Amino acid sequence: MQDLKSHITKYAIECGFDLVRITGAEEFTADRDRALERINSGHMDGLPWFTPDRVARGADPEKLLPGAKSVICLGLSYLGEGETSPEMGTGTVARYARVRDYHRAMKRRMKTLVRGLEETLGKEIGAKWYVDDGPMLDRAAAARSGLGWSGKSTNILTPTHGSWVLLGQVITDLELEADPPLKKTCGACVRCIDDCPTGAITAPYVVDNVRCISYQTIENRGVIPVEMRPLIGDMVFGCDICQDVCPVNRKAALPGQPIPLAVNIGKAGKLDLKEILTLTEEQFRSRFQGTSIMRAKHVGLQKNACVALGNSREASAVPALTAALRNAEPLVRGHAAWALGEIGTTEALSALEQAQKSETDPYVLEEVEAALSRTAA
Ligand code: B12
Ligand code: SF4
Ligand code: SF4
Repeated sequence: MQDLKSHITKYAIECGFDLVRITGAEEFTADRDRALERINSGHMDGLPWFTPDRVARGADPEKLLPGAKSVICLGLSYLGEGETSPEMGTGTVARYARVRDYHRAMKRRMKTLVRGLEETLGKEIGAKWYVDDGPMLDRAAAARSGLGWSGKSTNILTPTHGSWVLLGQVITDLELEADPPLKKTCGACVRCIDDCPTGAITAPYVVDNVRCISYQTIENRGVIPVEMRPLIGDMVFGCDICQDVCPVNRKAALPGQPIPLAVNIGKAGKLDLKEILTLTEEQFRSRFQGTSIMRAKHVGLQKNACVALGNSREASAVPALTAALRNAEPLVRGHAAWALGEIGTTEALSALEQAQKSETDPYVLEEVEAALSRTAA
């Protein structure tokens, strides 16, 4: 059994993973209860698919694979060497989205791992693999297997690659010796809590979903709350602040077999926001197909671009935002109106006054009027 385990560990690295640990298939009862408590306390609001039923299934490997004996926990780093400092008029994309869609990359590697094991063992094995979009509680498995420890930011921190790792698991009917959890903790550090711009880490190990920039820029299909917009800065897809400030990440190793970069995003993770506002649905698709950006959708990315341009306060953004006041999507028009109000130049005001006369959508009109009254004050 020990031999099979060392073979798996070695082979998983060959398949392209940076970290491999094993845990048993027992139910994750404490994590299940914490997740249920997060739902009850409203910290998962905005994610209607994160239901108690999903949590109960995801916390019990036996429910996902009858006969499950072990969970092979895998980590893949997405750290690149790109610069992160913000520039005016450009929008920052979180690091994990600067590489091509990790779901595909990791699932492909996990499939190779399972098929290769079957070949070595000369038999089919019971196996199911998950990364992010399945019901599994990815961080619970990583923590119990000792792949990393739970940071106060809720991110899993690993001793070698910091928190810049994506997590996946292969649940299998192979009986493998479990690794122990790590004894490490964050100690007295509270950097992530102090530096989160929106106060989304409401207590150690608790993230309030709707206050997190990651949720607002990726998952929120509606209006970004007005009070949150200035706090989003130039981030247009996800947020890395709680990881950038984390001391554990200072010496994080780079991936052994990196996921290729998403060429239209690039390693610095900067998007030309004025240009983003001009993209048609088809242009958006052809540019971002195969990247995580697709999750935000065309409307979402343009809405985020408006907020970031508003936060840049650059007068040069006014023509692009004025054109966005004629966008087919009310959500884009509404956020463009807000941004023009933030910039507040004479040109911006006259675009808003024009929209006040022609706009018919009640939500957009409300944004236009609020922007005008803010600039008048
Ligand atoms: C929903 C979700 C989100 C929501 C989070 C909402 C929330 N309040 O949980 C939003 C959209 C905000 C989000 C943001 C991000 N996400 Co996300 N997300 C998920 C998802 C789908 C489920 C998370 C979940 O189960 N939440 C429920 C709560 C209860 O779990 P938790 O907060 O993670 O808590 C864990 C620990 O804190 C610990 N814990 C809780 N209380 C306590 C108390 C003590 C004392 C201790 C010791 C531990 C502890 O237990 C939990 C583990 O079971 C997972 C994928 C998956 N299927 O698991 C990815 C996942 C967590 N996300 C991931 C990533 C990369 C991100 C972002 C970094 C993306 C970005 N750059 O913008 C940010 C990070 C924000 C942050 N600080 O967490 C990775 C995390 C990798 C890692 N190293 O941890 C995951 C695992 C996806 C993957 N497969 O790689 N995400
Ligand atoms: S991802 Fe950003 S907004 Fe969310 S908890 Fe971390 S620092 Fe706060
Ligand atoms: S910043 Fe500090 S408290 Fe937060 S996760 Fe990193 S080590 Fe833990």
